[in-house]
Amino acid sequence: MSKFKKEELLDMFRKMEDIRNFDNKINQMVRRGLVPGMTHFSVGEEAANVGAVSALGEGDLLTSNHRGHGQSVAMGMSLNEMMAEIMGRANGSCKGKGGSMHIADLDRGNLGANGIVGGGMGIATGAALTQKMKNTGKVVMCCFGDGASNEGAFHECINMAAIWKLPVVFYCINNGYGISTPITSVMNTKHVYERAVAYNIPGLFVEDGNDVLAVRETIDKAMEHVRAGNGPILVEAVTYRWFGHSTSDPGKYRTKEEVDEWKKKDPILKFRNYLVENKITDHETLDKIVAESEQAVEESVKFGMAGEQPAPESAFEDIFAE
Ligand SMILES: Cc1ncc(C[n+]2csc(CCOP(=O)(O)OP(=O)(O)O)c2C)c(N)n1
Ligand SMILES: [Mg+2]
Repeated sequence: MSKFKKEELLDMFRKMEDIRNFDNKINQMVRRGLVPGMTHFSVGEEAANVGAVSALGEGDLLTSNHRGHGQSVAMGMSLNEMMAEIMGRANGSCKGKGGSMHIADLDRGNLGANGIVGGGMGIATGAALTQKMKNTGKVVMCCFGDGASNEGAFHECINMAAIWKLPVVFYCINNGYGISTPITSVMNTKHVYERAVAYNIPGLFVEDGNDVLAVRETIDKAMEHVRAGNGPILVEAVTYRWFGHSTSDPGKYRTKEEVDEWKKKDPILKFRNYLVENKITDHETLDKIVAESEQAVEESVKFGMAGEQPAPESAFEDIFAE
């Protein structure tokens, strides 16, 4: 039986559905020319996102990367404001000036997505230094991809966080590819988490990153370690993106068989079966949650469509902190 309360499990299911429905909808909107700029989808990675972000407590902080929709939804950001932001409208979470790759919500501790691969590493490490100096007891979760683990920022920041014992969970969502490059061809260790040895910090591995509770339980352990003042930890979860790298990627470097094989390991279906088989809930209740999620995504489109384009002069606002 699960150690989590039913409401919490259903909330995790809802967030996973929200991620999928939200990104599927944006995919349609891109085709209709309603999304300026490039966008990256979290479909297929719902468990890796929700399992990790749901472990954050009040006041904890998050940094993400270019593929940040999933983490922002998991953090409880408003779908309306996210959709409007991605559409570049003034009623978006960053007033339409950030778009998909710069979604942020400081009130909720979301320090932002980032178009620079590995860019979140420095932000997370700096934010963790602040938590330590101010003795807040809060933890920073730094989400990044397998590709980012070959950036200099990865090594510099984990090294710095390790020597200063900063409260960061460095969390690698390993989807097997950095654009078209398989991680196995550019990394001389089998797993990203094994690199923790180099910094004398613990490394944890979630072999099935499509199992939301396996992710959650591992991240819970990681959070406990970090919150107790032991310094950073490196966690890796293995998952897969169902779509191309971005909207402009036809995905020629992966076979249909490979993609189909991963679709059989659908993280949402897996969680649905778990919830029903363990009699936590029934299909009817879950179907209702799916319908509510689809409805909320439709509403977010209406919200975005009703938004204005940002006024040109607003380009000069919100540049410096007061
Ligand atoms: C510093 C930098 N180098 C290269 C790029 C181009 N780029 C964008 S995403 C990406 C791959 C990132 O792969 P990974 O970190 O595994 O994340 P994923 O897209 O798989 O989620 C690259 C090379 C960039 N945005 N920033
Ligand atoms: Mg990757």
